[in-house]
Amino acid sequence: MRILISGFTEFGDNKVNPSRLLAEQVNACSGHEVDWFGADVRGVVLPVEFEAGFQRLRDEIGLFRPDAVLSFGLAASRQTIDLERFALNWRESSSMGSSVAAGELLPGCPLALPSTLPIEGILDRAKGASLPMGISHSAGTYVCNDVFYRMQQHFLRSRVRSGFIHVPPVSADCTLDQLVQFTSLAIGVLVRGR
Ligand code: PCA
Repeated sequence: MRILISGFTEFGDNKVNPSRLLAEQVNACSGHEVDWFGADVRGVVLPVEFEAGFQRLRDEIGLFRPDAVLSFGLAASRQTIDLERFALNWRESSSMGSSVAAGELLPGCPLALPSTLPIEGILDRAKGASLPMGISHSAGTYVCNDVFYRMQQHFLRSRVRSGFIHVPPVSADCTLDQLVQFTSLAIGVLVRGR
């Protein structure tokens, strides 16, 4: 099984983006140091730009042909690793320095698309490992949601499972090691089917 992990570059006042650190860490560690359950795992770092972020991911999807994509981004105000349930077909001009017009991402497409990750299974495993976990019903209306929505639309009629996870800033309460551990657990659920 091939699994693609995406993170984002730094943006705005966020000088460190843990999702980038995670994607880079994934490329640096082999299946010997971290249990990838036999999966071939690759990380990619995306630019924080509407459309261009997903274009980079789509290029990587075309090259790597993953069976599942776990896309990560930073949510600076959150304290838990949040599995996002829905991507919204909407973007808003944001306070983060971009000035796009508010509107639909893909006109004529559904208002929302669900994550196709086994959210409950992943949540159970991660809580069992005492990771700080949550479920979120909105990935916002900025670039994370843009990538999430376009990805779900891209895989709509395929068997590839995909979804988005927002992570808090790296701190003593949520370390990079814990993000790697979460990724390993989630991959375990995808590989074993439970
Ligand atoms: N977080 C932003 C975009 C990039 C990132 O890591 C977001 O939540 O939209």
